[in-house]
Amino acid sequence: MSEPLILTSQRGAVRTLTLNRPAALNSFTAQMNEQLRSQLDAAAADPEVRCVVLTGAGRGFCAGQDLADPMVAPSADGEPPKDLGQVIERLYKPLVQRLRSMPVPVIAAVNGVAAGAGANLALNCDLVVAAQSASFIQAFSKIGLIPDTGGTWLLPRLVGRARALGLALLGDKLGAADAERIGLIWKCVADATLAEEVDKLAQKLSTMPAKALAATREVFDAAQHLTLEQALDAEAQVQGQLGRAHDYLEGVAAFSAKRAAVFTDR
Ligand code: T3D
Repeated sequence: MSEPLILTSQRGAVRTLTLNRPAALNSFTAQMNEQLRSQLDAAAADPEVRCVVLTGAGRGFCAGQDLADPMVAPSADGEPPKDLGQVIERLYKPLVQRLRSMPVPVIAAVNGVAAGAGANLALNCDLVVAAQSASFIQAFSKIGLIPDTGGTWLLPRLVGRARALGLALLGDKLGAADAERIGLIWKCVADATLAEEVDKLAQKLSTMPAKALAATREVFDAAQHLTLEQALDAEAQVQGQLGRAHDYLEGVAAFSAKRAAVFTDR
């Protein structure tokens, strides 16, 4: 039996998904892409999961699309060119949509290089924690492509147009400490403490009100193209829903009783 392309493990209410093609720096084949999406589906459907961690096996996080995959490798002379747009429609678009609609927070634990679609996969997660030796590369321009996997939408929003264009046009390696400094990621930590720091963060998030955390992501994303008035309306609407949910009652009751809250909504 061959090794699974996505390893899964669970500690408490935290599900860890590990991209597992270390010899090719966990670059995406169609199969690995589909398996990641189905593992995210499974985590989303499992009430025992309250936080997901995404990481990579070996020395890399993910080097983007596997460029040797026949699905994308340039055609031989005389054969019709590959339709990369279809690859994105079929694989990357649903993967990003799945990630950004998870009912629980998702942490990227970036253990090594994250390039191309691998970099943007990480940046689509709710919190990105990277080891000091990790790096982010918008490798697309080096092979004549534009940032995909949500990169065109994410990068200017995360770091502003000037830095987004600098990263995307030059395709240079950005170290984790600089990624934190410019606001591309949440945190850069020492290599030796990555697993421990991510676990601490994930265990903490897993005890928090998941429904409100997922709604925060959703309303932040929606507000990017709303006027202030529309954003205020969206806040009123979502707060109205959350205010009727169990977690709000529990949160306020726990505060009043000076005890730890036990949140259960998802
Ligand atoms: O195409 C479409 O469908 C559209 C979608 C595109 C999405 C994209 O992600 S486009 C961008 C694709 N990714 C890249 O262009 C990155 C390519 N990789 C690199 O530039 C370098 O590998 C890194 C900078 C990421 C790391 O460099 P380094 O020196 O640490 O490692 P390495 O020696 O280059 O790679 C180690 C092995 O992984 C090596 O295999 P080998 O020689 O030991 O057998 C290398 O070929 C393999 N590898 C790394 N990246 C990929 C890959 N194999 C296939 N595809 C890769 N993307």
